[in-house]
Amino acid sequence: MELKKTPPAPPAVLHQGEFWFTELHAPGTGITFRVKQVLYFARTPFQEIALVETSDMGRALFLDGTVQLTERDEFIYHEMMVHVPLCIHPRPRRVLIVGGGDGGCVREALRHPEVEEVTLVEIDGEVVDCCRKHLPLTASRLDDPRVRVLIEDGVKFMKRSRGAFDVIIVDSTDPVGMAGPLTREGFFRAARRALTPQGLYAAQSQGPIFDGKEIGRIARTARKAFRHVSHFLAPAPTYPGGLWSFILAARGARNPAALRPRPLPRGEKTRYYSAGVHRAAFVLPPFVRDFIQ
Ligand code: AG3
Repeated sequence: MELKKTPPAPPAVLHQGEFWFTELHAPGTGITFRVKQVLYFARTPFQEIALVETSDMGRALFLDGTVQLTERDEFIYHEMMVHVPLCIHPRPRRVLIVGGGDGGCVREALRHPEVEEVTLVEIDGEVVDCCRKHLPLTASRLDDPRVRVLIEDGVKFMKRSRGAFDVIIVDSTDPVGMAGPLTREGFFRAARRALTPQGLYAAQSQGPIFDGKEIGRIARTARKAFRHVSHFLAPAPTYPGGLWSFILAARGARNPAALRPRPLPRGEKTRYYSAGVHRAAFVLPPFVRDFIQ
């Protein structure tokens, strides 16, 4: 069989009357979705937002052409990002989420009865508005009385906060452009100051298949501000490489990776997270370990 010389031109092609959208993960590799309907499209002062109905993955949110979530698999990322820190904090009362305008992390944080207040600091108000409207399953809890939504720059917010949060979760886009400062030393130092003495910090830190070097850079930078920085992994079927990494850091002297998770309250059923998955997520394969040393 002869190999076609011209591949379909990503990111978007019309093929036999159907609309297909690709996010490239490398020059010749990517993920493609058949789009049934574009529900929302806007260029904001910060980015390009596209919220679409796909044929197999449910609704999907793209920011600047990169997949942020699909309804079919977002539970894995959001449950891991939130329950890993919240289940090991002795009493997580005040939670800060930076980014995460889709509300997925907020939804998970509210499953913890100890949580009294969740502050969501999202730079782009249009992301919150369009997710409220078009992603009800993810954004469902943004209007909960325990939630405070602030539309502002997370870096500035962090710099003014002192000893205010038990858990900080940074749910950002890839660390380029606007999200770049969220993985710099100054931000990590500000985040450490914004935590209570037993406070925990968790953030997404890219995937090891395509971005191992970036994971290493984030790890080394975070270690300049935090005494303990651990890493955990989870599958991310629609993100580059399909395997995703997160950092977990503590303000205090205890290594958070060694803490035993408290169970979630009865009745709060998770689909991916469990105490066993929590422990297993900190076991890093050798190639990932090599990146963070
Ligand atoms: N934030 C992390 C998305 C990273 C995906 N990168 C990519 N597709 N190139 C997700 C936000 C979900 N609340």
